[in-house]
Amino acid sequence: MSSFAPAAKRPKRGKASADSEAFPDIKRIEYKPDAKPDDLLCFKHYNAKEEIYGKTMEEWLRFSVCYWHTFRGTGADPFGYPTLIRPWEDGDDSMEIAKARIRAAFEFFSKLGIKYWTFHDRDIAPEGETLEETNRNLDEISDLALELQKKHDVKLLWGTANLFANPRYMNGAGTNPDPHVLAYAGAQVKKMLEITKKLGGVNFVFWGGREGYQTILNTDVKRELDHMAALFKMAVDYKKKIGFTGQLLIEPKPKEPTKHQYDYDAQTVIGFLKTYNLDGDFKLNIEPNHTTLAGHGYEHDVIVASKLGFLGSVDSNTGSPDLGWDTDQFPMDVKGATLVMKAILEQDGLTPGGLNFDCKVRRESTDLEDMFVSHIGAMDTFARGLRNAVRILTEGLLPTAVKERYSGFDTGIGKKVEDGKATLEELEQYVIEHGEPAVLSGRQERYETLLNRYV
Ligand code: XUL
Ligand code: CO
Repeated sequence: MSSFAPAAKRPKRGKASADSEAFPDIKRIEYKPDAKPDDLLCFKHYNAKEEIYGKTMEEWLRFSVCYWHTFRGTGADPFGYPTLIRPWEDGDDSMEIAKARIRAAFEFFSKLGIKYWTFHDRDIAPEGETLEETNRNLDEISDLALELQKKHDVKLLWGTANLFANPRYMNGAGTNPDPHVLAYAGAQVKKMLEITKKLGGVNFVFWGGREGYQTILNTDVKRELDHMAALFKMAVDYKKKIGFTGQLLIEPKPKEPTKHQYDYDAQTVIGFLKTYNLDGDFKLNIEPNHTTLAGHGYEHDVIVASKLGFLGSVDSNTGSPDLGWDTDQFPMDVKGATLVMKAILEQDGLTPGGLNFDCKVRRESTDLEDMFVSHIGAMDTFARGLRNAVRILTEGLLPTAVKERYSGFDTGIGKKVEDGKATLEELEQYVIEHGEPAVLSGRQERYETLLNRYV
Protein backbone atom coordinates (compact mmCIF):
# COMPACT_ATOMS: atom_id res chain seq x y z
CA MET A 1 0.00 0.00 0.00
CA SER A 2 3.00 2.31 0.31
CA SER A 3 2.61 3.37 -3.31
CA PHE A 4 -0.59 5.17 -2.35
CA ALA A 5 0.61 8.70 -1.75
CA PRO A 6 -1.59 11.33 -0.10
CA ALA A 7 -4.18 12.90 -2.34
CA ALA A 8 -2.77 15.02 -5.12
CA LYS A 9 -3.10 18.77 -4.64
CA ARG A 10 -5.91 20.20 -6.67
CA PRO A 11 -5.27 23.05 -9.04
CA LYS A 12 -5.77 26.45 -7.38
CA ARG A 13 -8.97 28.03 -8.58
CA GLY A 14 -10.43 31.50 -8.50
CA LYS A 15 -12.31 32.14 -5.26
CA ALA A 16 -16.09 32.41 -5.55
CA SER A 17 -17.39 35.77 -4.37
CA ALA A 18 -20.36 35.99 -2.00
CA ASP A 19 -22.67 36.89 -4.90
CA SER A 20 -21.47 34.63 -7.71
CA GLU A 21 -23.45 31.45 -8.34
CA ALA A 22 -21.87 28.06 -7.76
CA PHE A 23 -24.29 26.39 -10.19
CA PRO A 24 -24.93 29.07 -12.85
CA ASP A 25 -26.09 26.52 -15.44
CA ILE A 26 -28.82 25.07 -13.27
CA LYS A 27 -32.17 26.74 -12.67
CA ARG A 28 -34.63 25.98 -9.91
CA ILE A 29 -35.92 22.42 -10.37
CA GLU A 30 -39.62 22.36 -11.27
CA TYR A 31 -42.38 19.72 -11.26
CA LYS A 32 -43.04 18.64 -14.84
CA PRO A 33 -45.23 15.52 -14.86
CA ASP A 34 -45.16 15.39 -18.67
CA ALA A 35 -41.39 15.71 -19.00
CA LYS A 36 -39.72 13.53 -21.61
CA PRO A 37 -37.64 10.64 -20.19
CA ASP A 38 -34.37 12.42 -21.01
CA ASP A 39 -35.36 15.65 -19.22
CA LEU A 40 -33.78 14.79 -15.88
CA LEU A 41 -33.46 18.25 -14.35
CA CYS A 42 -37.09 18.28 -13.24
CA PHE A 43 -39.40 16.31 -10.96
CA LYS A 44 -41.78 13.94 -12.67
CA HIS A 45 -43.45 12.73 -9.45
CA TYR A 46 -42.51 15.11 -6.61
CA ASN A 47 -44.90 18.03 -6.44
CA ALA A 48 -44.04 19.77 -3.17
CA LYS A 49 -47.32 21.60 -2.56
CA GLU A 50 -49.69 18.86 -3.78
CA GLU A 51 -52.06 17.63 -1.05
CA ILE A 52 -52.15 13.89 -0.62
CA TYR A 53 -53.66 11.88 2.25
CA GLY A 54 -54.15 14.96 4.40
CA LYS A 55 -50.77 16.71 4.04
CA THR A 56 -48.67 18.17 1.25
CA MET A 57 -46.01 15.97 -0.32
CA GLU A 58 -43.39 18.27 1.17
CA GLU A 59 -44.83 17.70 4.66
CA TRP A 60 -44.88 13.91 4.30
CA LEU A 61 -41.41 13.65 2.82
CA ARG A 62 -39.40 16.35 4.65
CA PHE A 63 -36.34 15.87 2.43
CA SER A 64 -32.94 16.93 3.70
CA VAL A 65 -29.50 17.25 2.08
CA CYS A 66 -26.55 16.01 4.11
CA TYR A 67 -23.50 18.23 4.09
CA TRP A 68 -20.79 15.63 4.61
CA HIS A 69 -21.36 13.64 1.45
CA THR A 70 -22.68 16.29 -0.89
CA PHE A 71 -20.33 19.11 0.15
CA ARG A 72 -17.36 17.36 1.79
CA GLY A 73 -17.26 14.15 -0.25
CA THR A 74 -14.25 14.06 -2.51
CA GLY A 75 -14.65 10.70 -4.20
CA ALA A 76 -11.43 9.48 -2.53
CA ASP A 77 -11.49 5.80 -1.59
CA PRO A 78 -8.87 3.56 0.08
CA PHE A 79 -7.35 2.95 -3.35
CA GLY A 80 -7.68 6.26 -5.10
CA TYR A 81 -7.37 10.02 -4.93
CA PRO A 82 -10.25 12.50 -4.95
CA THR A 83 -12.21 12.69 -8.19
CA LEU A 84 -14.93 15.21 -7.29
CA ILE A 85 -13.17 18.52 -7.81
CA ARG A 86 -15.70 21.26 -7.04
CA PRO A 87 -15.13 24.77 -8.39
CA TRP A 88 -15.43 26.45 -4.95
CA GLU A 89 -12.79 24.16 -3.37
CA ASP A 90 -9.04 24.67 -3.64
CA GLY A 91 -7.86 21.69 -1.60
CA ASP A 92 -7.37 23.69 1.60
CA ASP A 93 -9.43 23.34 4.74
CA SER A 94 -9.55 27.10 5.35
CA MET A 95 -12.26 29.32 6.78
CA GLU A 96 -12.43 31.18 3.46
CA ILE A 97 -13.26 27.97 1.60
CA ALA A 98 -15.65 26.90 4.37
CA LYS A 99 -17.64 30.08 3.66
CA ALA A 100 -17.64 29.67 -0.13
CA ARG A 101 -18.69 26.04 0.31
CA ILE A 102 -21.62 26.75 2.60
CA ARG A 103 -22.87 29.45 0.21
CA ALA A 104 -22.73 26.93 -2.62
CA ALA A 105 -24.62 24.45 -0.43
CA PHE A 106 -27.51 26.81 0.28
CA GLU A 107 -27.78 27.69 -3.40
CA PHE A 108 -27.97 23.94 -4.07
CA PHE A 109 -30.69 23.36 -1.41
CA SER A 110 -32.84 26.16 -2.71
CA LYS A 111 -32.47 25.23 -6.39
CA LEU A 112 -33.70 21.75 -5.46
CA GLY A 113 -36.48 23.13 -3.25
CA ILE A 114 -35.20 21.06 -0.31
CA LYS A 115 -36.12 22.66 3.00
CA TYR A 116 -33.77 20.86 5.42
CA TRP A 117 -30.09 20.10 5.81
CA THR A 118 -27.92 18.12 8.25
CA PHE A 119 -24.25 18.38 9.23
CA HIS A 120 -21.55 17.27 11.67
CA ASP A 121 -19.61 19.97 13.55
CA ARG A 122 -16.44 19.16 11.60
CA ASP A 123 -18.16 19.29 8.20
CA ILE A 124 -18.76 23.01 8.24
CA ALA A 125 -15.67 24.44 9.99
CA PRO A 126 -12.04 23.32 10.22
CA GLU A 127 -10.58 22.02 13.48
CA GLY A 128 -8.13 24.46 15.08
CA GLU A 129 -5.09 23.83 17.28
CA THR A 130 -7.21 23.81 20.44
CA LEU A 131 -10.83 23.11 21.34
CA GLU A 132 -11.34 26.84 21.91
CA GLU A 133 -10.07 27.73 18.43
CA THR A 134 -12.17 24.96 16.87
CA ASN A 135 -15.25 26.27 18.66
CA ARG A 136 -14.55 29.82 17.48
CA ASN A 137 -14.41 28.54 13.89
CA LEU A 138 -17.69 26.75 14.43
CA ASP A 139 -19.30 29.88 15.89
CA GLU A 140 -18.25 31.95 12.88
CA ILE A 141 -19.45 29.50 10.22
CA SER A 142 -22.68 28.69 12.06
CA ASP A 143 -23.44 32.44 12.22
CA LEU A 144 -23.17 32.46 8.43
CA ALA A 145 -25.32 29.29 8.27
CA LEU A 146 -28.01 31.04 10.30
CA GLU A 147 -27.98 33.96 7.89
CA LEU A 148 -28.20 31.61 4.89
CA GLN A 149 -31.00 29.56 6.50
CA LYS A 150 -33.07 32.74 6.80
CA LYS A 151 -32.22 33.97 3.32
CA HIS A 152 -33.12 30.65 1.63
CA ASP A 153 -35.89 29.52 4.00
CA VAL A 154 -34.04 26.30 4.86
CA LYS A 155 -34.08 24.65 8.29
CA LEU A 156 -31.76 22.34 10.17
CA LEU A 157 -33.18 18.80 10.39
CA TRP A 158 -30.40 17.74 12.74
CA GLY A 159 -26.92 18.45 13.92
CA THR A 160 -24.42 15.89 15.14
CA ALA A 161 -20.90 15.73 16.55
CA ASN A 162 -18.24 13.91 14.56
CA LEU A 163 -16.91 11.53 17.23
CA PHE A 164 -15.16 9.16 14.85
CA ALA A 165 -12.82 10.81 12.32
CA ASN A 166 -10.12 12.32 14.54
CA PRO A 167 -7.43 9.80 15.63
CA ARG A 168 -8.25 10.59 19.27
CA TYR A 169 -11.43 8.53 18.76
CA MET A 170 -9.80 5.45 17.25
CA ASN A 171 -10.58 3.37 20.37
CA GLY A 172 -14.04 4.86 20.78
CA ALA A 173 -15.57 8.12 21.96
CA GLY A 174 -18.11 7.44 24.72
CA THR A 175 -16.72 3.90 24.98
CA ASN A 176 -13.04 4.84 24.98
CA PRO A 177 -11.02 3.20 27.80
CA ASP A 178 -9.47 6.64 28.47
CA PRO A 179 -11.82 9.10 30.26
CA HIS A 180 -9.84 11.99 28.74
CA VAL A 181 -11.17 10.98 25.32
CA LEU A 182 -14.71 10.58 26.67
CA ALA A 183 -14.34 14.12 28.07
CA TYR A 184 -13.39 15.41 24.60
CA ALA A 185 -16.46 13.70 23.14
CA GLY A 186 -18.60 15.30 25.86
CA ALA A 187 -17.15 18.72 25.06
CA GLN A 188 -17.96 18.27 21.39
CA VAL A 189 -21.51 17.11 22.12
CA LYS A 190 -22.02 20.10 24.43
CA LYS A 191 -20.90 22.56 21.77
CA MET A 192 -22.95 20.91 19.01
CA LEU A 193 -26.10 20.88 21.16
CA GLU A 194 -25.59 24.64 21.55
CA ILE A 195 -24.98 25.18 17.82
CA THR A 196 -27.94 22.97 16.87
CA LYS A 197 -30.15 25.00 19.21
CA LYS A 198 -28.82 28.26 17.77
CA LEU A 199 -29.72 27.09 14.25
CA GLY A 200 -33.20 25.95 15.33
CA GLY A 201 -32.39 22.26 14.66
CA VAL A 202 -35.36 19.98 15.29
CA ASN A 203 -33.34 16.83 16.10
CA PHE A 204 -29.86 15.85 17.26
CA VAL A 205 -28.24 12.59 16.12
CA PHE A 206 -25.73 10.23 17.74
CA TRP A 207 -24.06 7.77 15.42
CA GLY A 208 -21.50 5.54 17.15
CA GLY A 209 -19.10 4.59 14.38
CA ARG A 210 -16.28 3.89 16.86
CA GLU A 211 -18.52 2.77 19.74
CA GLY A 212 -17.78 -0.91 19.70
CA TYR A 213 -14.74 -3.12 19.49
CA GLN A 214 -12.21 -4.52 17.06
CA THR A 215 -11.42 -7.41 19.44
CA ILE A 216 -13.50 -8.44 22.43
CA LEU A 217 -10.24 -9.67 24.05
CA ASN A 218 -9.23 -6.12 25.05
CA THR A 219 -12.75 -4.92 25.79
CA ASP A 220 -14.87 -4.63 28.93
CA VAL A 221 -18.25 -4.61 27.19
CA LYS A 222 -20.24 -3.80 30.33
CA ARG A 223 -18.13 -0.80 31.36
CA GLU A 224 -18.14 0.53 27.79
CA LEU A 225 -21.95 0.32 27.57
CA ASP A 226 -22.27 1.98 30.99
CA HIS A 227 -20.00 4.83 29.87
CA MET A 228 -21.86 5.32 26.60
CA ALA A 229 -25.15 5.47 28.51
CA ALA A 230 -23.59 7.97 30.97
CA LEU A 231 -22.60 10.23 28.06
CA PHE A 232 -26.14 10.03 26.64
CA LYS A 233 -27.54 10.88 30.08
CA MET A 234 -25.30 13.96 30.25
CA ALA A 235 -26.55 14.99 26.80
CA VAL A 236 -30.17 14.67 27.99
CA ASP A 237 -29.39 16.79 31.07
CA TYR A 238 -27.57 19.46 29.07
CA LYS A 239 -30.27 19.55 26.42
CA LYS A 240 -32.82 20.31 29.16
CA LYS A 241 -30.52 22.81 30.86
CA ILE A 242 -30.09 24.94 27.73
CA GLY A 243 -33.72 24.52 26.64
CA PHE A 244 -32.97 22.66 23.40
CA THR A 245 -36.27 21.06 22.43
CA GLY A 246 -35.15 18.92 19.47
CA GLN A 247 -35.57 15.15 19.50
CA LEU A 248 -32.45 13.12 20.39
CA LEU A 249 -31.87 10.25 17.96
CA ILE A 250 -29.55 7.24 17.87
CA GLU A 251 -28.60 5.86 14.46
CA PRO A 252 -28.05 2.08 14.52
CA LYS A 253 -25.29 0.47 12.51
CA PRO A 254 -23.83 -3.01 13.05
CA LYS A 255 -20.28 -2.52 11.77
CA GLU A 256 -17.97 -0.32 9.67
CA PRO A 257 -15.72 1.31 10.61
CA THR A 258 -15.63 -0.76 13.82
CA LYS A 259 -15.90 -4.53 13.54
CA HIS A 260 -18.73 -4.68 16.06
CA GLN A 261 -20.81 -1.60 16.90
CA TYR A 262 -23.02 -1.54 20.00
CA ASP A 263 -25.86 0.25 18.19
CA TYR A 264 -26.25 -2.86 16.05
CA ASP A 265 -29.81 -2.50 14.79
CA ALA A 266 -33.18 -1.07 15.84
CA GLN A 267 -34.11 -3.81 18.28
CA THR A 268 -30.65 -3.76 19.89
CA VAL A 269 -30.77 0.01 20.40
CA ILE A 270 -34.28 -0.13 21.83
CA GLY A 271 -33.07 -2.81 24.29
CA PHE A 272 -30.09 -0.59 25.21
CA LEU A 273 -32.32 2.45 25.74
CA LYS A 274 -34.68 0.47 27.98
CA THR A 275 -31.80 -1.08 29.95
CA TYR A 276 -30.44 2.37 30.80
CA ASN A 277 -33.82 4.12 31.23
CA LEU A 278 -33.15 6.36 28.24
CA ASP A 279 -36.16 5.23 26.22
CA GLY A 280 -38.20 8.32 27.09
CA ASP A 281 -35.52 10.65 25.75
CA PHE A 282 -34.38 9.04 22.50
CA LYS A 283 -35.83 7.79 19.25
CA LEU A 284 -34.04 6.20 16.29
CA ASN A 285 -32.67 7.55 13.04
CA ILE A 286 -32.84 4.54 10.73
CA GLU A 287 -30.54 4.23 7.74
CA PRO A 288 -31.62 1.39 5.43
CA ASN A 289 -28.06 0.76 4.22
CA HIS A 290 -27.16 0.04 7.85
CA THR A 291 -30.21 -2.19 8.17
CA THR A 292 -29.05 -4.30 5.23
CA LEU A 293 -25.52 -4.43 6.72
CA ALA A 294 -27.13 -5.94 9.84
CA GLY A 295 -28.47 -8.74 7.65
CA HIS A 296 -32.06 -7.51 7.44
CA GLY A 297 -34.22 -6.45 4.50
CA TYR A 298 -34.13 -2.80 3.40
CA GLU A 299 -37.35 -1.76 5.17
CA HIS A 300 -36.98 -3.97 8.27
CA ASP A 301 -35.62 -1.47 10.82
CA VAL A 302 -37.92 1.34 9.66
CA ILE A 303 -40.91 -0.91 10.26
CA VAL A 304 -39.64 -2.42 13.54
CA ALA A 305 -38.68 1.00 14.97
CA SER A 306 -42.00 2.47 13.88
CA LYS A 307 -44.15 -0.34 15.27
CA LEU A 308 -42.34 -0.14 18.64
CA GLY A 309 -42.83 3.65 18.75
CA PHE A 310 -39.21 4.65 18.15
CA LEU A 311 -39.02 5.80 14.52
CA GLY A 312 -37.77 9.39 14.64
CA SER A 313 -36.10 9.97 11.27
CA VAL A 314 -34.67 8.17 8.24
CA ASP A 315 -31.26 8.48 6.59
CA SER A 316 -32.78 7.73 3.25
CA ASN A 317 -30.18 5.81 1.28
CA THR A 318 -29.49 2.32 0.03
CA GLY A 319 -26.60 -0.11 -0.24
CA SER A 320 -25.72 -2.17 -3.23
CA PRO A 321 -27.45 -5.54 -2.79
CA ASP A 322 -24.40 -7.39 -4.14
CA LEU A 323 -21.94 -5.79 -1.68
CA GLY A 324 -21.50 -6.12 2.07
CA TRP A 325 -20.49 -2.58 2.95
CA ASP A 326 -21.88 0.90 3.35
CA THR A 327 -22.04 2.34 -0.16
CA ASP A 328 -24.44 5.18 0.79
CA GLN A 329 -26.14 5.23 -2.60
CA PHE A 330 -29.11 7.36 -3.53
CA PRO A 331 -32.36 5.40 -3.01
CA MET A 332 -33.74 4.56 -6.45
CA ASP A 333 -35.80 1.46 -5.66
CA VAL A 334 -39.51 2.24 -5.79
CA LYS A 335 -40.63 -0.90 -3.98
CA GLY A 336 -38.37 -0.17 -0.98
CA ALA A 337 -39.52 3.44 -0.92
CA THR A 338 -43.15 2.29 -1.01
CA LEU A 339 -42.68 0.08 2.06
CA VAL A 340 -40.83 2.83 3.97
CA MET A 341 -43.52 5.38 3.10
CA LYS A 342 -46.26 2.94 4.11
CA ALA A 343 -44.65 2.70 7.58
CA ILE A 344 -44.34 6.50 7.76
CA LEU A 345 -47.98 7.04 6.74
CA GLU A 346 -49.10 4.45 9.29
CA GLN A 347 -47.46 6.47 12.06
CA ASP A 348 -48.91 9.69 10.61
CA GLY A 349 -45.62 11.19 9.46
CA LEU A 350 -42.03 11.55 10.61
CA THR A 351 -42.16 15.07 12.09
CA PRO A 352 -39.86 16.35 13.54
CA GLY A 353 -37.74 13.84 11.58
CA GLY A 354 -37.37 13.68 7.84
CA LEU A 355 -35.86 11.81 4.91
CA ASN A 356 -32.20 12.82 5.01
CA PHE A 357 -30.18 11.91 1.94
CA ASP A 358 -27.16 10.37 3.66
CA CYS A 359 -25.94 9.45 0.18
CA LYS A 360 -22.99 10.21 -2.02
CA VAL A 361 -22.72 10.34 -5.77
CA ARG A 362 -20.41 7.64 -7.10
CA ARG A 363 -16.72 8.44 -7.34
CA GLU A 364 -17.15 8.28 -11.10
CA SER A 365 -20.11 10.74 -11.16
CA THR A 366 -17.93 13.80 -11.46
CA ASP A 367 -20.22 16.43 -13.03
CA LEU A 368 -21.88 19.13 -10.94
CA GLU A 369 -25.11 18.09 -12.65
CA ASP A 370 -24.76 14.62 -11.07
CA MET A 371 -25.25 16.26 -7.67
CA PHE A 372 -28.67 17.47 -8.82
CA VAL A 373 -29.76 14.43 -10.80
CA SER A 374 -28.98 12.12 -7.86
CA HIS A 375 -31.17 14.10 -5.47
CA ILE A 376 -33.95 14.56 -8.05
CA GLY A 377 -33.97 10.82 -8.78
CA ALA A 378 -34.17 9.97 -5.07
CA MET A 379 -36.90 12.57 -4.42
CA ASP A 380 -38.95 11.20 -7.30
CA THR A 381 -38.42 7.65 -6.02
CA PHE A 382 -39.84 8.63 -2.62
CA ALA A 383 -42.63 10.66 -4.20
CA ARG A 384 -43.64 7.50 -6.09
CA GLY A 385 -43.29 5.51 -2.87
CA LEU A 386 -45.60 8.00 -1.16
CA ARG A 387 -48.19 7.85 -3.94
CA ASN A 388 -48.08 4.03 -3.94
CA ALA A 389 -48.35 3.79 -0.15
CA VAL A 390 -51.35 6.13 -0.16
CA ARG A 391 -53.08 3.85 -2.66
CA ILE A 392 -52.25 0.78 -0.57
CA LEU A 393 -53.72 2.34 2.55
CA THR A 394 -56.71 3.90 0.81
CA GLU A 395 -57.73 0.71 -0.96
CA GLY A 396 -56.92 -1.20 2.21
CA LEU A 397 -56.46 -4.71 0.77
CA LEU A 398 -53.00 -5.35 2.26
CA PRO A 399 -53.67 -3.89 5.73
CA THR A 400 -57.02 -5.68 5.90
CA ALA A 401 -55.39 -9.00 5.01
CA VAL A 402 -52.82 -8.56 7.81
CA LYS A 403 -55.49 -7.51 10.31
CA GLU A 404 -57.57 -10.53 9.39
CA ARG A 405 -54.53 -12.80 9.89
CA TYR A 406 -54.38 -11.81 13.58
CA SER A 407 -58.11 -11.51 14.17
CA GLY A 408 -58.07 -14.62 16.39
CA PHE A 409 -56.52 -12.37 19.03
CA ASP A 410 -59.47 -9.95 18.93
CA THR A 411 -61.75 -12.18 21.01
CA GLY A 412 -61.80 -15.20 23.33
CA ILE A 413 -58.57 -16.83 24.45
CA GLY A 414 -56.53 -14.69 22.00
CA LYS A 415 -57.82 -11.48 23.57
CA LYS A 416 -57.01 -12.83 27.03
CA VAL A 417 -53.42 -13.51 25.90
CA GLU A 418 -53.08 -10.00 24.47
CA ASP A 419 -54.46 -8.49 27.66
CA GLY A 420 -51.90 -10.44 29.70
CA LYS A 421 -54.66 -12.24 31.57
CA ALA A 422 -54.23 -15.81 30.32
CA THR A 423 -52.44 -18.59 32.25
CA LEU A 424 -50.66 -21.73 31.02
CA GLU A 425 -53.40 -23.84 32.67
CA GLU A 426 -56.04 -22.02 30.59
CA LEU A 427 -54.05 -22.56 27.41
CA GLU A 428 -53.83 -26.28 28.18
CA GLN A 429 -57.58 -26.42 28.82
CA TYR A 430 -58.22 -24.59 25.52
CA VAL A 431 -56.29 -27.24 23.58
CA ILE A 432 -58.04 -30.07 25.39
CA GLU A 433 -61.40 -28.53 24.38
CA HIS A 434 -60.49 -27.50 20.79
CA GLY A 435 -57.99 -30.17 19.73
CA GLU A 436 -55.43 -29.57 16.94
CA PRO A 437 -55.28 -26.05 15.34
CA ALA A 438 -56.24 -25.82 11.65
CA VAL A 439 -53.41 -25.41 9.12
CA LEU A 440 -53.61 -21.80 7.87
CA SER A 441 -51.69 -20.64 4.80
CA GLY A 442 -49.26 -17.74 5.26
CA ARG A 443 -50.06 -16.76 1.63
CA GLN A 444 -46.70 -15.07 1.06
CA GLU A 445 -47.00 -15.08 -2.72
CA ARG A 446 -50.45 -13.54 -2.47
CA TYR A 447 -49.05 -10.65 -0.39
CA GLU A 448 -46.11 -10.20 -2.77
CA THR A 449 -48.41 -10.18 -5.79
CA LEU A 450 -50.74 -7.73 -4.11
CA LEU A 451 -47.84 -5.37 -3.31
CA ASN A 452 -46.68 -5.53 -6.93
CA ARG A 453 -50.09 -4.30 -8.06
CA TYR A 454 -49.29 -0.96 -6.39
CA VAL A 455 -45.62 -0.49 -7.32
C1 XUL B 1 -22.28 6.62 8.76
C2 XUL B 1 -23.47 7.47 8.87
C3 XUL B 1 -23.23 8.81 9.46
C4 XUL B 1 -24.33 9.32 10.31
C5 XUL B 1 -24.05 10.65 10.98
O1 XUL B 1 -22.50 5.39 8.24
O2 XUL B 1 -24.53 7.12 8.47
O3 XUL B 1 -22.99 9.68 8.40
O4 XUL B 1 -25.51 9.46 9.60
O5 XUL B 1 -22.88 10.63 11.71
CO1 CO C 1 -26.43 8.00 8.38
